[in-house]
Amino acid sequence: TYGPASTPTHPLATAPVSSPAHSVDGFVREFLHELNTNQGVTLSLSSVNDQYLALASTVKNYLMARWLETNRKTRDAKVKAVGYLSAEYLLGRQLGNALLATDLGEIAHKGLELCGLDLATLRSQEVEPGLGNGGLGRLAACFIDSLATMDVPCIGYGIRYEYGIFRQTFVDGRQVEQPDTWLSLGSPWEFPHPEASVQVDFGGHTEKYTDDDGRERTRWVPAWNVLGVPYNYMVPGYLNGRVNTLRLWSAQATKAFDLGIFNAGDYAQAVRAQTFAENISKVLYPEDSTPQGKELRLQQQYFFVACSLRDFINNELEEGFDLHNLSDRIIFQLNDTHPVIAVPELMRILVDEQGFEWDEAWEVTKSCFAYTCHTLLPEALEVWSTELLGRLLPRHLEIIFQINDEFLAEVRATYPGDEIRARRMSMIAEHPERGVRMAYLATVAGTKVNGVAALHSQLLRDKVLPDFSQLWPEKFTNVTNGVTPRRFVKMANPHLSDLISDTIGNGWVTDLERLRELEPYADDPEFQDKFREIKAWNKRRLTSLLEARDGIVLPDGHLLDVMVKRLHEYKRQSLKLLHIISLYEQVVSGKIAASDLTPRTVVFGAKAAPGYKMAKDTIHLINKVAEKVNNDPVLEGRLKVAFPANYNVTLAEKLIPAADLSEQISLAGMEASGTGNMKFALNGALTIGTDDGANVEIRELVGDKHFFLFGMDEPAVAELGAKGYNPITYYESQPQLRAALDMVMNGAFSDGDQDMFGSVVHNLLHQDRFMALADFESYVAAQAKVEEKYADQAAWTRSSILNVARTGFFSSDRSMRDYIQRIWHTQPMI
Ligand code: F55
Repeated sequence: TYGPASTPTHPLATAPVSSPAHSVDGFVREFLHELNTNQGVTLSLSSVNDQYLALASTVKNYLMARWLETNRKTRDAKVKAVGYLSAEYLLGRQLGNALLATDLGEIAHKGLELCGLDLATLRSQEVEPGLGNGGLGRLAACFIDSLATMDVPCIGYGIRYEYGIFRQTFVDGRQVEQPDTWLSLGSPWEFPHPEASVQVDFGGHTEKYTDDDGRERTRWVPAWNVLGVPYNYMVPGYLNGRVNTLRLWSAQATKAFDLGIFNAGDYAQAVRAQTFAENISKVLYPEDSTPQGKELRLQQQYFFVACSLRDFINNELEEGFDLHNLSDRIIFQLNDTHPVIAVPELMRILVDEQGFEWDEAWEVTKSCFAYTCHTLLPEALEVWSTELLGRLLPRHLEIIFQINDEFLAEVRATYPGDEIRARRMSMIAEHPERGVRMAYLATVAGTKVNGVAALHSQLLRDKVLPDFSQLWPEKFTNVTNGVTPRRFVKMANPHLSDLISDTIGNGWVTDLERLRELEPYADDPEFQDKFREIKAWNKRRLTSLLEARDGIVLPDGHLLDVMVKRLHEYKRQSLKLLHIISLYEQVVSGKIAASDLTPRTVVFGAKAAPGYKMAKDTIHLINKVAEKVNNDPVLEGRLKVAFPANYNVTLAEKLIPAADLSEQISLAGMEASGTGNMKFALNGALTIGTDDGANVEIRELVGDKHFFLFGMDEPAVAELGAKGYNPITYYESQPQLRAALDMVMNGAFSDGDQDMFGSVVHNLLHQDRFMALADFESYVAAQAKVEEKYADQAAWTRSSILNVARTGFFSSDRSMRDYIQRIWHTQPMI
């Protein structure tokens, strides 16, 4: 990407590199070469880590020619690209995906076998880059995979956190966070480019001056700066020869930063100051819904966005490009509000550095951004205090004030006399402190604003941004999320993939709607048998993994009931738990016989934000319930609760294909979309779910008979909330619910300690913001339907096949097509 200053004249300078031979022989040669020259070891003396690193290098070498060629082609074509701005990328392991994208899986397997090595062992050596919290970060990873596969030019921009999402451990059933040292054994997938580092300024003040043409101008006089070092990652398309780039920024001290302090003579303080700069990209914030307004977080946001804009303008555009036409070449997609500071940053570049008039700069800026909102929770909407913004980014705050002033003038002109509306719509909130509402800034600046599922986009228009959608109805659109079928079907579920390809050909991998062609096989007993056998194989694979990873033994022949997602009150893990406790209570109190239960294993996977007390208490309770239920001989073979620690992408790839039942039980109106729900359906799990997020669309597509719907819908939730929700009335009127809650209160899961889970129970009885008690009865009834259906294996399998056949819509390729048509207006390269 970073070419020499002068045009090279030697013919080899621009000649494409060639890929190693696509054969077992060529592969082995390359692999041993990498082992010897990169790791500096012979095969006989190499460690598994050496072998993994050499294997990664080998696969990279196969991708290299395509990457260089992609960069050359894209640069020459001068087409419009997508700049995906995201503070998070939850990539998952790279090796398997790279093998898939290059069609090297078989060759690598055979080649390594010749070397006496096992591909699966080497693959399990990889530590996944967990540079995201959950859905939002994983979505970014799916989107860049799809864009590469669809031949769309895209640069993903983000932060190279030295520590990704924490590693979760359990100590006495409580979550304890450990640092995620993902870089410690080497990082073969990244290409650092220190020579292309970018300086990022912070602090200081602004001053007015008159330029040579007599114009009044402003300049920012910053107080300190850091360096952003780019690390490039390959983003290979599936079998199409395209390799896009993900560019993650790492913070370092600048020379100036060093010098100032070193000259002051305090060497030790100066070295510590380097740490201060490096702190910016040190760690991913683990809150996935309640931003804490921390200064370091704002530094991270500005840091990566400033680096990315500078990089695109200086390095991706050709010399002399007229920035008035910037939107011909880029659309920056804002992944939630985390990168929204890019809006005043582009204004600052155009006005202060490039000498644009304000109005022309605003025209350009408005056409270069689009905004995706991922939430409806009020506490998740970012508001940055003006005190902090003014201290860290004084010029940006001024620019935001001016954008706001001009916007409010437009509002007042459109709604004369409606001062209340103007105040409501101001980007500046006055309470609890003065702060900038980043979602409003993003909405005003974006060409488009989208939600992530149909229901969410509607609620975004009607409830979160109603004034804005009234003012600019055409600005609002929906793009329902999707997931990449490469990682989450083809890679994660190889036998199902083979069965599908044997039945309908392999076009489905890049054209997922073709799964529809499976519909006629839903009733075919032979196909059903194969389908069931694959599910059983996936369960056995999961069983051996969990045994080795966590010492958890999964019983044979159970309905596998899975709830994996961040731990959150709105997602209602507590509702699932109440169901389990209720089943347990009914057995131990003799209301039902254990033999009446459908043998069921419930698997939870969930990380809680480290500061989220209620979420952590819920994790503790799940573990204590698991301990009790699993050790009670009465429930043996009938009910089991498994909670493997540290749910992540790697575990998801094994867990989801094994699941029978997918739990998507958020309070209606709270889950923007969900994407785990899509992965489960595509792998043949049936969903028990509320009418929320993308569940609505899943149910529409698979049909009511193949989906277990329960609970209030969003209007019912709103109505109950308006009339006043009182959870205790459900406790009083429903004996089953009452018995379950009493059991917790009486210390059944805490060795008689009646306080241990007091806060969880108290919260459910007296607050229950997400109405778990209101939906309990309906949930239990839906679970009874699940058991009834599961008893008829042919009917279950039929529904399961239909879930696969009818959910091709949820490919992230389709999401990308929607973004391209409704928002970006970019073209694929052919
Ligand atoms: C991370 C940091 C902050 Cl400050 C706020 C939110 C997050 C975050 O991770 N949000 C998130 O994951 N949101 C989820 O986005 C998914 C993709 O659109 C949705 O499917 C899901 O419903 C939503 O909760």
